[in-house]
Amino acid sequence: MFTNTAAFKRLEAQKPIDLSVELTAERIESMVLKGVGFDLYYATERVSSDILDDLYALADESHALEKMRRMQAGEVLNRIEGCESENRAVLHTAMRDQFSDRQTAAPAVEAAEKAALELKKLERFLEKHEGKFTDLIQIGIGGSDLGPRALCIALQAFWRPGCRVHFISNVDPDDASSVLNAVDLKKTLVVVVSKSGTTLETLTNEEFVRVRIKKMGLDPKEHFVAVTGEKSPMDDPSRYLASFYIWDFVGGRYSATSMVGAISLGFCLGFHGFKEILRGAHAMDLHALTASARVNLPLLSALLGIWNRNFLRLRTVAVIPYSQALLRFPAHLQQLDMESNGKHIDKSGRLCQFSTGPVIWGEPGTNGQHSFYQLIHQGTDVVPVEFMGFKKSQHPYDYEIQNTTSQEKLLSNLFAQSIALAVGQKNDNPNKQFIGNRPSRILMAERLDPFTLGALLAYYEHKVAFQGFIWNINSFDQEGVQLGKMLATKILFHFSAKRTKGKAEPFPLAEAYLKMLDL
Ligand code: G6Q
Repeated sequence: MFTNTAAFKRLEAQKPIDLSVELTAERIESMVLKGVGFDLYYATERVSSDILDDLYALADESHALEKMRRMQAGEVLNRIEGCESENRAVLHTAMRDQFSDRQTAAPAVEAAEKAALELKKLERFLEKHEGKFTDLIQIGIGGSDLGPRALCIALQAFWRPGCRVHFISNVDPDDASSVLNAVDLKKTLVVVVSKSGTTLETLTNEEFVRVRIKKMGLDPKEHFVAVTGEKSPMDDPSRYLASFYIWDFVGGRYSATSMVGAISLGFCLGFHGFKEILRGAHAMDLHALTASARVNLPLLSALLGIWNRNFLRLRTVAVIPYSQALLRFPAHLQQLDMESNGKHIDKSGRLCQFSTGPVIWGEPGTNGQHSFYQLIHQGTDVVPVEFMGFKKSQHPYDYEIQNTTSQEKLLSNLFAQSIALAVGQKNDNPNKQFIGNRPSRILMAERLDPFTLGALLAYYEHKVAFQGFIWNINSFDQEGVQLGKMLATKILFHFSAKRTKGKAEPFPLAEAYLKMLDL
């Protein structure tokens, strides 16, 4: 158990450093970890070298690297011992293992080969339908939406001319209507993505769009593509222009680099662009797998997060990209982290006696500076911040305005915020006082291109996985989303019973709400 490790006990006795006193230029220059094109600046975390030693000892005692090896080899990790649970390998990394001689174990090789076949199918599909569609609508929700959407938006600077991608996820009819009003359906490809093939929102939205397509006198079979699990209720190639597959061993929130994201990303970036994302993700997978603990980027990030969560007892983490392109990336990270590590039992089914995943939230900087940064600097809760930044912009256009470019202004703001949080400011006026000593770290890369984005995606996936390994929780199931879903289905029967004058199983608490709606 996490709290029984010797390193945990030593860490509890450690005194965090005071950044307002100890942050120096030498500290900033010496606390940098480099890898896969990224620099992780972590001088502004409240760790001393002793604390770091104990954090690495914690990783060692919890066999974090060994568990990463087992995960990427395809061992069954998605399981809770002693109670009914999922019971699967976790092989999203195999989806992008397309670039080197595979040295991993048989299940991972087999998964990578399956992915290669689907990729080939996609390449042929894109070639065959080249120029036929101007717009693509992806219908899906949760893992079948957030990652692909965040990536497509992040790479809009690289979209092929004349290709646009849209997403419908919410079962709110206005979500579908606003997208449908923005496209010419005659030239639109609709990709329906549901691993289970049973998700209420997705199936409803599929039918919603089919109705509109039929009303226009178009043949849905010429416009609809499916991405689903083999033998799922959606696995019916006769209804689709093409069907692509995803497997049990790829979790929804880890599926952006599988066929779940491949069709929309391949459409807007071209097949080569999508492969660049895979290459970047694969490079980070190999790094997480092979880099030793002290030079392993996602492991260090995981450990710093554990220090902030379990020892400084900080409840939330702000993820703030200084890049407008990463507009929806915090939403993806929210799902990735909170659905993976928002757990209250460990892998043996015992109640965790310690805090697990924090609340994750964020928005791009500098926009956030003009809203919630007030609380980050002067609020009563300390919020550790994970900043992301890029040396260069995506587009080639930038202008010197008052002697500096916009990119320089963006980076100045990023560094200023990190320093301000750490150092604070003394002032006789208490309202202008900044206490400082607030932790943050900066992940910096050259430019947000497809390769870098793939690596960034995988960096966060592995950070989350390492934290789960160290806490000894199952980061790969999501039982916590089931109860609400099940109750919604029960309530839906009351709506339909009303329309058909039929009967529904009594549910007084929900009926009370429906009565007040007076529908
Ligand atoms: C992610 C979750 C969840 C899932 C959606 C959509 O890890 O499992 O967000 O992706 O519920 O599921 P389907 O793809 O099966 O429609």
